[in-house]
Amino acid sequence: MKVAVVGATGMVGRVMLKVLEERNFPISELIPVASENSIGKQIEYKGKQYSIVSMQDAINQQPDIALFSAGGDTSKEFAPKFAEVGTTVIDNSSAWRMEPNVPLVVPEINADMLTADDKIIANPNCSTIQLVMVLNPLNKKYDIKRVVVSTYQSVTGTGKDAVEQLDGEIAGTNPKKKYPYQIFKNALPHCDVFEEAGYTKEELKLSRETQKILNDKTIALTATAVRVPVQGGHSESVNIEFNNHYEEADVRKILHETPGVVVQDSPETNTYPMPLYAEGKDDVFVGRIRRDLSQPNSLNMWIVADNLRKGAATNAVQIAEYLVVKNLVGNKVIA
Ligand code: 2RA
Repeated sequence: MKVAVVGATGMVGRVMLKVLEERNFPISELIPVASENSIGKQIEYKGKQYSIVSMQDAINQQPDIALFSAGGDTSKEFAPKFAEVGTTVIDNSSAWRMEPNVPLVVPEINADMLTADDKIIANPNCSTIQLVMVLNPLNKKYDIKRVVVSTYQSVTGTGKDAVEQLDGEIAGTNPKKKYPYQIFKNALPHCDVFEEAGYTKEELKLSRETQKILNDKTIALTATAVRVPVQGGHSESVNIEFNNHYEEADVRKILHETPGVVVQDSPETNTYPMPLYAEGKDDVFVGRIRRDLSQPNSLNMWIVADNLRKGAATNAVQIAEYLVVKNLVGNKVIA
């Protein structure tokens, strides 16, 4: 496969290259793409040096797949140009996620909706991916009525500048501020920008994307997204109200049997998921599973995942793997 990685020098782009290598994705030709000031710089992949090229140069090479992590504006402008030359784009930005005809995919949940005609595929938001990986099997069994989520999101979700702000504040070097406030020793109830009704874009993504991925508009979801001084991954406190009765033991069994989900849950041994230990892993970790004693058919849990891996890069590569296995890419039909 001829594969372009657009945004190859960014945090997610670099993790995508790492995951492609780890999973030995069948790449015959790698085309790293980054902004103008990076063109000509070298990146290493599988012990070989590759020169970063311009977007147009990459388009001209007509890759089979383009993995994008370059922001919404860049994706809106260039994803269609790749699609026109027959490339299948898997995009990590929010640009295409809610477009009616664009698949929003978590492979373990809805990859089977993909066809060879899908030339732009949206990778969901990181905090959505880890949430729906756990909600999906429970929704099928117990029919979810409502979800209340509070997220505790890593600074890596904002990018390199935010990580540098946190590291600088810890070191006391008075770094350039990416956030409106100090993040060290703090918690900011503000992920992305504020939109309607006092919600942030991050909070609205959680509700809208969850309904689209689970293909279930009956799920009511409200969220509060918080940025915390953590680097390893996103954590989520989740309360679920089902339309039906459940048994806790059955919930645990269902989650134990869900591919990509790992249950870490034993109060007796202080066993529960934590971002420090989820970092660098591709599983979604769930724990603190317990009945909500305040209302019937309701459950609390704690969900943690590395937002750069299953929350972004690994999910995108898994989509690409599905496309290859099902022979949905590489047979170019130029629009
Ligand atoms: C964040 N989920 O954490 C968003 C984008 N990566 O900021």
